Amino acid sequence: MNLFTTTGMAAGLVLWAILTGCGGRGADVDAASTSTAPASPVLAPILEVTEPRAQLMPGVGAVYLTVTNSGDEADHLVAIKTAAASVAETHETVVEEGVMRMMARPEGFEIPAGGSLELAPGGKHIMLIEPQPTSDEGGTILLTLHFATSEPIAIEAIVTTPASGDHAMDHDAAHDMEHDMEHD
Ligand SMILES: [Cu+2]
Repeated sequence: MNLFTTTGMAAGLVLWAILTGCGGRGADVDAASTSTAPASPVLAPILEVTEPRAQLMPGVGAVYLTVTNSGDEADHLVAIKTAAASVAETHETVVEEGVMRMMARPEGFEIPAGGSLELAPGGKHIMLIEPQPTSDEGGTILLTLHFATSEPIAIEAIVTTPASGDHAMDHDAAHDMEHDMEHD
């Protein structure tokens, strides 16, 4: 029994409810549930953004954060608006045949129902082109996240300076690699 995960237990309860409902005692189950919960729950994403932070370098920068979706429906991060950079777009760092490359992801990122989207060094991120030089370490930059379904969410990303060898350094390297490949 210790091997049951919370998810497994929940799935088991749902299955039990379905089986019970189909077993001729559905009326009792319905009567009980209507008194405690809405008959038809609204399917919707419920989003929360945590740990927004930015790493800025001359000319480029990246924003990392986590979007958690506690709702019953998936959503999609589709656009980022900010006055703190010329361009803010969804990117993903990938390794292809041992070479690190940064790919634009114009389709954005999914935030699964009951799950989360993590933007983190070495993976998905918000790319900033020409971030404002006035954004010092310890300061913040304002961004608005736009979603397919949910209302926009305004965030304040804390500016940090990348340690040497950190991901923001990879950005320049990745861009150089892309340029090299284009020239070949
Ligand atoms: Cu990038």
